[in-house]
Amino acid sequence: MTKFSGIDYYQIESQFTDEEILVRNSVREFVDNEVIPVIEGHYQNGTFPEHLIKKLAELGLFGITLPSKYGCAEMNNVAYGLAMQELERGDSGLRSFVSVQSSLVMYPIYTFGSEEQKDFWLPKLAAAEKIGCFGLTEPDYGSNPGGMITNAKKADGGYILNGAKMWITNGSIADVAIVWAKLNGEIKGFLVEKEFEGFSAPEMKGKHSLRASITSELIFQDVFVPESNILPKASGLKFPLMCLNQARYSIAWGVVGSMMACYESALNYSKSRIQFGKPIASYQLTQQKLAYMATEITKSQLMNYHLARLKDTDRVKHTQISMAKLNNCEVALNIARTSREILGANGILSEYPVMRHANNLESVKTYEGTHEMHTLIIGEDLTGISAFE
Ligand code: TGC
Ligand code: FAD
Repeated sequence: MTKFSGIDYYQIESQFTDEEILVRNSVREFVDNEVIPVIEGHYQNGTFPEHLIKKLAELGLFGITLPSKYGCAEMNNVAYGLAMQELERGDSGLRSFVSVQSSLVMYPIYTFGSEEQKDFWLPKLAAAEKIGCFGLTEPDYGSNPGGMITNAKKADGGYILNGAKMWITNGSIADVAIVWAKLNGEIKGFLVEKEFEGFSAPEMKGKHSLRASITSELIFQDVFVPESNILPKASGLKFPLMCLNQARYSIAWGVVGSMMACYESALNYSKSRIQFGKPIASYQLTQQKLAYMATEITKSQLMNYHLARLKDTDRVKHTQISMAKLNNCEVALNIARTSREILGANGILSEYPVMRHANNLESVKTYEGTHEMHTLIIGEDLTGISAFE
């Protein structure tokens, strides 16, 4: 019996298989028992709860959809989504950690890597014996990664890498970075290992958001990358964008966890907080807020569920993933702010998870493509006209 029951107003659980429910409940219990008790302390201190990494691996959460021959759980996208939802109820930083390792590190190695790269890296990443990160964003190229200036030059037996990446989740603790750089003007993916000479990953400090997550720069000064460390099946911007589809999908589900945490706090608080002689839940203005939250959560859940089934049957378009990422992040932030309003002054305290979620969601709305980028991606799909430039 878990402490958190979530909200499922449309009985979407009736559509889940026993295996999908089992995954959700296992992660839910893990979050209740192992994450909730420690996460505020880590958030306040600006540290990632590294002691949880092995437990995440034991739950089979890294590369959860990849084949069992690599030590992965080989589950479907509903199970992946539900796991992300439950983790983000704990904290967006925890979901980020798993999204990056799974969608941005294991996925490209599995999809664009050589047999040797897959055999070497995937079992180690699944077991969390190795940690990975993904370097696409640069100081001067965020929404427009195609302009990147990090570059590789062919050398004897490999490549020489120069440039810098910024805002990289897990960067300072990663054993391997998937780095996107231009080789003769074409974007290629490289596996840069932490001990390579000329490579450093200083941690970025001073964040007010995603404080329980590590964010770093990646700096490359004449780094020699052996030929065996280039991803052989990736050439062009489309390939890192394919990785983003996986991670954006996990965000669409993840933020529903944040929504549920905030909604639950607001609902419980509103029933016990007495003002003007009655619980604030008895006032129509509060009920309007709760009804708004429950309705938006339900819409996001339905969107995610259908998206998962489209993805599992290879029918999903990347623009559909953009729509869920855009909508669910926007709604999650609105719900966090509305929940904070219901809690009044108490809403700013660390005793409640609301302000932490609200702050985290500012990053989640920005990374993996901002609200504006996803709006333009959908706009282009609808009209056939690109409005990026
Ligand atoms: P554009 O010309 O539109 O596209 C180039 C080629 O890629 C194709 N394409 C996609 N393919 C697969 N999936 C997608 N999502 C795709 N989007 C576009 C496109 O069809 C084209 O193919 P081809 O065959 O014609 O070459 O590119 P553009 O230069 O105009 O740029 C637009 C774009 C899509 C890059 C921009 O809209 C965008 O998405 N910007 C956002 C950048 C972003 O999301 N960065 C994320 C960095 S990683 C991160 O934030 C990790 S946070 C992780 C965590 O902690 O959880
Ligand atoms: P900019 O691109 O400079 O955009 C600034 C503003 O201008 C935004 O509002 C944007 O929407 C708007 N804008 C830009 N172009 C247009 C346009 N054409 N039309 C209208 N509006 C426009 N990146 C990685 O590669 N790996 C990671 O692991 C990673 N982790 C991250 C972790 C955190 C905590 C954060 C905050 C970011 C992370 N990122 C990572 C980077 C993230 O993907 C970028 O921040 C994001 O893509 C936006 O880029 P930017 O911050 O440079 O904003």
